[in-house]
Formats: sequence, C-alpha cells, structure tokens
Amino acid sequence: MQYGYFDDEAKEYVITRPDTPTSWSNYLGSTEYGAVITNNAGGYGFYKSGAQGRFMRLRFNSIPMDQPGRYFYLRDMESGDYWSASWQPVGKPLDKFKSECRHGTAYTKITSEYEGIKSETKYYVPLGQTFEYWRLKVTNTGSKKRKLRAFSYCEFSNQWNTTQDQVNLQYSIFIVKGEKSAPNMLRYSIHENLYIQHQKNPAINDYMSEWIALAGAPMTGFDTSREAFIGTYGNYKEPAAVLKGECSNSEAFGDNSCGTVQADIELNPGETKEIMVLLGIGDANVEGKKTVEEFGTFERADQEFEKLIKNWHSKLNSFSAVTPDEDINHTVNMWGLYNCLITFAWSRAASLVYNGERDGLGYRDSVQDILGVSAAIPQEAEERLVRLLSGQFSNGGALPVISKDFEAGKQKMIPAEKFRSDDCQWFFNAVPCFVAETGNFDFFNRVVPYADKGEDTVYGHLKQALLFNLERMGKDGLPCGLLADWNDCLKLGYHGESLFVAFQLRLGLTTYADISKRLGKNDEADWALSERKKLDENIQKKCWDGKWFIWAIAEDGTVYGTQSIEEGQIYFNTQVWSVLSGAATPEQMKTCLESVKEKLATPYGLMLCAPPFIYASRDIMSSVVYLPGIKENAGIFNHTQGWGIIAEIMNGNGDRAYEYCKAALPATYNTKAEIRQSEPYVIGQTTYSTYSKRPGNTRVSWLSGAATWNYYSITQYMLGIRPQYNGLLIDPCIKHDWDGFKVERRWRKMNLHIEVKNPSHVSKGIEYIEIDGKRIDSSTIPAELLKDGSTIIAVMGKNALPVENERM
Ligand code: IFM
Repeated sequence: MQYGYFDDEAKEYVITRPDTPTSWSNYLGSTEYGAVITNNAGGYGFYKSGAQGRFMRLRFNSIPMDQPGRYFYLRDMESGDYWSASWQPVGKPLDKFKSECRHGTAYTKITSEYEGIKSETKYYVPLGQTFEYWRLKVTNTGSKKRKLRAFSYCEFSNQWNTTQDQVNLQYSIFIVKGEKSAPNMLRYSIHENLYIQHQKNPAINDYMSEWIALAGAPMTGFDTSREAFIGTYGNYKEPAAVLKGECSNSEAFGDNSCGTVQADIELNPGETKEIMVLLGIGDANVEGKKTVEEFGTFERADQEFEKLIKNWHSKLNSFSAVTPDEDINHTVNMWGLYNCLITFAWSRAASLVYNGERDGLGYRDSVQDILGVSAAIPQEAEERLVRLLSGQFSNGGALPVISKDFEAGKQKMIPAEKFRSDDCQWFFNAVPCFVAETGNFDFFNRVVPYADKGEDTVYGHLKQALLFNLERMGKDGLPCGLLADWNDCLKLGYHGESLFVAFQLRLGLTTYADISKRLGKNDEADWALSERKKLDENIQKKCWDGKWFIWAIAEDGTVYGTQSIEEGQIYFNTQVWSVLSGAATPEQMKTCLESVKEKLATPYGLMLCAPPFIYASRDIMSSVVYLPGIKENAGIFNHTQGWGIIAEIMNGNGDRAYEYCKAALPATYNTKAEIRQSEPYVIGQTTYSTYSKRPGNTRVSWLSGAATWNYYSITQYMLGIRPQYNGLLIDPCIKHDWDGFKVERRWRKMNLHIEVKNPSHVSKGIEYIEIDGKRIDSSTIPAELLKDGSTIIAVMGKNALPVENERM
C-alpha cells in the first residue's frame, strides 16, 4: 500500500493519505529550540533538551500515538459543523475530508479540503529563533459566503522537566498560570522559585515560560486552561469550546494549560485569508512582545521561511546524485542526509519513541554520527568531534554519555567495569573521514584535553584508544568485551573477549600506522604493525570456525557464534568486520560472506544473528529478553546494514551490495508501507526479522546509527566518491547493469560535477578518469588537480586501475 510519494524537486515527502500505519513524523527547529511534528500535526516542543526543556506536551505511547500537538480547529459558525485543519484529531470521514501533508526540510505543510473550505497550515521555526510559526491560510472554494471560527490548540507542560510534568502531579499542576497579557497575546508562567531551577540546570531552564500570539486577525476569545477548552469529559476530537462555538476566556491558575487563541474568518466565494500563531518561550511581556514586533508580519514570516529553506537546501546540496534507482536517489538527494543531520542534532534524545530519558551524547553512536555529516556541515562536525575526543579519559576509555554540562578535565574517572570496549575505536572511522573531507591534516596535531586530566594531540588520543584495548586483553589475546562492545546486550564478563572489538582494533592499528607514517613517526607505525601481527595470529588461532568467524568468548571460556551451538550460531558483525578490518583472508572473506547470505539475509535486511536466543543466560546474552526476531535477538538491526553493504563492496560484489542496500532501504517500502509501517523516508533502528511474526515491521524511526551507515555506505562505497587525505577517490561498486550515474559533490569548498560511465557493465573498476578533459591513470584524483566547477568523468571497465585506499 502507498500513502505518499517523494517530491525530490521540492525536497519533500508528500503524504496523500493521512491514515498512515504509524504516525509519520518530521522535525522542526534546531538544537536550541526543537520540535517533533507528525502528519496529523501531533507532536511536541523542547528547548535544548527533550528531557529538561520540554515545554510542549505529547502523551507518549498513548492512543492515538501522536496527541496532542499543534492544532487548528475550524468551525462553521452557521452550520455548527467543525473539523481540524489536519485530519486528526477531529478525524472527519476520509471520503469527505481530503488531506495532504508535505514534510520538508525543518517545516511541515498540511493542506485539507472539507465542505468547500480549503486550508493550508505551515509550521516552522525561523533560523536561530526560539519561537515557531503556525500559519493558517483558509480559502472558500464554494459559492456562498462562509463564516468560520478558528481555534488554535496545544498543551504546555506544567514543568519543563518531562518526568516531573508527567508524574509528579501533586506538584506540577499547582505551579501553572495562564493569562491574557495583551490584546493578541497569552502569557504562561510557572510560579516557582525559579532560582532553584537555575541551580539545578542553569543551562536549560532559563525560561520555563511560554507565550502565544495571534497575527492577521483580532483575538476574539482565548483559553489558557485545558480543562476549560476541552471540557472535563471532552477530548481532542470534541473539545467543549469548539462544540459550543466559543472560548470561555479561561485563565489557568493551578490547572493544566493550553494554547488557544480564537479568530473569526469571513470568506466570500473564492476568497483566501491568512492568520498566524507565533508561539515561543520566554516572558510574553519581554520575549513575546519583542518577537511579535519584529516577526509578526506575513512578509517577515515569508522571508524567514525562504531563509530556512535556503539554509537546509544548501546543506543537502553537498551531495546529490542521479542514478538509475529512484529509491537511492530519494535517499541520497534528501532523506538520507537529512536523517543524518537530525540524528546528529538530537543524538538519541527526542522523537516519538525517545522521550528524553536519553539526554546528552551517547558516546559510541555520536562518534559514528560524524561519518554522515562531515561533508554537509564540516565545522559543526569538527566541534562535535573535538567535544567527543575530550570525552575520552586519559586512560584511553570514554565517558558513556557526554552530558550537556560536561566540562573536559573535570570528570571523575568511572569505575573500571563501566567502560565499554568499543567506544574510542570508532575514532578510527570518524577522524580519518573528517580529515579527508576537510583536508585539514593538521587536525591530528590539534591538542585536545582529556575528560579527567591532561591533554594530548588528536594523534595522541588515537594512541590512547589503542592502548586502552591493548592493556585489556583476555586470555586468548583478544580485547576484553568489558561492559559491552557495540552490542549493548553482550555481557561477556569483564575478561570475556570480543572478536568484534578485535576487528575494530585491527582497523585502528592499521589506520594509526598509516597516519604515523604520514607524520614521519615510523617507530610508531612499526609498533602498530607489530601489535597488529600479534592480534592477527590470535584471531586466526581461535576465531575461525570453518564457515564463519565466531562471535565472542565469554569469561568462562564458552565460545559463542559457532556451528556447534544452537542459539546465536552465527553473528553478523564479526563476519562483516573481518572484511572491513582486513583481518579475513581472501578465502575467509568469500566463505563468511556466503554464510551471511545463506543464514542471515532476509528480504527485509540482514539479521544480527541467527537463530534467536530463547534459553541463553540473560547474564551473558541479555538480548534474550527481546522477542525472537526483534532488536539484538536476531532482529534486523539497521545500524549494521551499511557494514554488510561495505563488506560486499570490498568483496567486489556490487549486485549483492545493491540487493542488501535495497532490502533495508526505507524508500523501497514506499509502495509496501503496510509491511514496514514506519516512514518510508527515514531509517528505523530495528526491523522485525523472519524469526518474528511480523517480518518487515520497522520501529524507532529517525534517531539511529543506521542513518549514518546507510548514507555513508551508499555515497562513499556504492557510489564510491570517497575523500582521501590527498585526493578524491572514485571507486564505485554498483549493480552491474547500471549504465552509470552522475553526482554533484561539494568537497573542500569546491563544487564538483562527476559522471561515472559503465559501458562494459561491470560492477567495479575504474579504467581511467578525465578531469576537465585531462586524463589521469589513477582512481584517486590528486586534490591539486581539482578546482571549483571541475568536471570529472570516470569510466568503468574490465582493465581496472589499482585502488589505493588510504582510509576506511
Ligand atoms: O550500539 C548500540 C547503541 O549504542 C545503542 N542502541 C543499541 C546498539 C546495539 O546494541
């Protein structure tokens, strides 16, 4: 079933049926002032933090799942009929109510047609501002004059700490006050000793008050008390004030509050009128007044909208492609990168699933997030990377979460058993990617503090990351798994050994050796390569099981992920990382990737392991708590899909890489939305596998490491435009029957036009490249040959040039 389509030209996803299988959401705003909005205008708002700054309420995991939100109710004042400008919450029958929702770059537009009235609502937060616009345009498409009344509605939190707001009602309700503060303005304040809040979290709770203003029409009524507007036994579908036809001008005082302004709109046939609501944080008499004075006209609102679009589109234009596959085009040209940018902004903190309990930057995921955004926002990527590097302790391990009030140099060392084994190994993906993107090789010499004490160059941080694991090796000479490796459900015991981290460490040692040589530190390079040699020997001694690599070795010596064990017999990560790290011999690579295909591939993506755990000890495989076929228990963990694609690309199998890519690609399910259920334009953390009862269902949209690896594997490996320290590598690995593809790529401030031609229909291999008409016989184009506007033509064929890949 299909509920919408991609409009790549406008950079929008257009939902044509509002009764989507789950709420399909979008994000507005920035990390200062953020918002989630669904295709039915459900959602919430937050200032800096979904947990501590939640000023607008959504009732999570409720029925329906996305209420309340940002609503406009419309009432025909003559017939008494009423509806909402989004299909929900009133939910008029769909044979009478037509609706379209366009989710775009940090804005959402919902148009509806009902009983001769067309409405268009547009929601966005202007760049750099802490308020939002809700614009409502209403057109009379009928032949008689209409008298309408519009009511806005949202629910403000009683307390910006979301847990307090939801749970601590004996306190939170009794601090709320709402009142009319000017002819077109409502003021909400929290009667609390604000300085206590400042003490708790000065960075966040610096407002704890909101305002809402109406522009374009006089305010003919209002409600600030939720109970007054909705009615004690009312609901969002039938709010008392809308039923009655007027607000009661309620002033909340120890009540739940709501944001309702009332406006009257009379329309002659064919006539259109517009009103808008401005809603923001701060004091109505200060921030509210100032904002309305500056931004309260339609002209200014239009300008702000243009600015917003320009800003987002410029980021998205850092990479665009025309390939023979439309689903890949939708992903590359808009949604893949947009998803990475939103994930980068909010980490795992705020969505329809993440309710704010995960505040701050989860270490390992945030380091990986750098891969997806380095080309689009190199400066922000650099700031984030430095912050993450400074979250590394001087012993080489990392803080599990970097909180908002984190200060480098002042963190207390965490207990030994709290360290994860993989956290800092992700540096060896993120740092080289960032340096190759920007060309700033001197970044390796930049001095960055440690979390607890002391400082070192970035290069020094990399060495500490290696030492951290090398100093914590188990009895088989593999790195200890510690609290967890990438897999949060793996509890091997402190001295249990993780083969996944062994492969990461191998990649780290290779990368470090390469960087050392470039920095003229040959002794360091030799050291790293000799450590790698020892590690390789240990891997080969203990970890090859004949058809695939094992999973891990628990502290008690039990080997997981072997043919002789029934549950979790084969583990995906260690197969693909054996390839990514270069540890697998060519023979092992072929064999273990065949095993992946045979045992783990499903039509919906690659399972994390198989068969699922049912009887395993929860103390070791805590994934056993999940239903079979879901999440870490033999589910399709979308974070890992890109690794499968890259491994097959390293194996030279473009057709299979394409098959894997398409199986897990959200856009593939645009015409099969009933299977995937989640938004076909964004990634989800987990897809239920064929071991489950509902294979293909996908959950936890938007914020996931899947975003980065999906986008990165397609752009840098499948399309193969991969920056290196000294040049731009063009090394695609595509479905063999593609004739080629075109890419516009921004690299080091140059806009490059790249065309890859594939006349011989190979999957991989560049025969030659022409740059502005000049032929070179290398698949890496030296940076000095490129200039802004350069045209690059790369011709694929059987007589392939060797590939000198300097980084993963
Ligand atoms: O790697 C983790 C991630 O950090 C949080 N979500 C689950 C993943 C796999 O366990």
